[in-house]
Amino acid sequence: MAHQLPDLPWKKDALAPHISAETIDYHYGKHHAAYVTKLNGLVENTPLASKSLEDLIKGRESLPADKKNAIFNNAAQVWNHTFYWRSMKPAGGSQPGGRLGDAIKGSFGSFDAFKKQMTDAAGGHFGSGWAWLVKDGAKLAVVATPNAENPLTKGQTPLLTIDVWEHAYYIDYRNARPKYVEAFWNVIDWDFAAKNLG
Ligand code: MN3
Repeated sequence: MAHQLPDLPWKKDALAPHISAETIDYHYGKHHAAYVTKLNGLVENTPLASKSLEDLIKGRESLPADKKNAIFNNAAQVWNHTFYWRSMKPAGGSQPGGRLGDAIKGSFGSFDAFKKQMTDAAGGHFGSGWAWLVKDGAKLAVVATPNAENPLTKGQTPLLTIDVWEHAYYIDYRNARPKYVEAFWNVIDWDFAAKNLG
């Protein structure tokens, strides 16, 4: 069974004005779709065709040397984008309560301290990549990863992510990544993050 482009969890215009339908149209319909197509082209008719995205990501070191980077990058980008869409919802934002709210306070001191750390990680990351809220052992942490890199390879559990590749914000915010990062706080799906905390 080839990898599929998953349905979006909301309509393309649902995150406007924070993220426009045009951005989603390109980001999901062109970029995410292209990673799926490229991945399928790389693994079809090979023993890797039956592997899950997680298996390909976590098993990077056992991928065939000549295609290792290409398979890892496309598999991780498919996974990362699906996770990113689910990290957002219309009328999201605010602050999480419950166990996740407590875990954020326990790990960062306060929600505001976490927000600053995540904002700095997303805004300050040089070049293409991702900023993540992860569970790392008993604590939560903010990490930034370059290109397609994914915290699963370091044994961390992703709770939430923001894509900081230029294609995520250039249509809406041009070069102003900080404005896009600020807008992201209005569409975070904390229920999704709480579910990932387990
Ligand atoms: Mn992207």
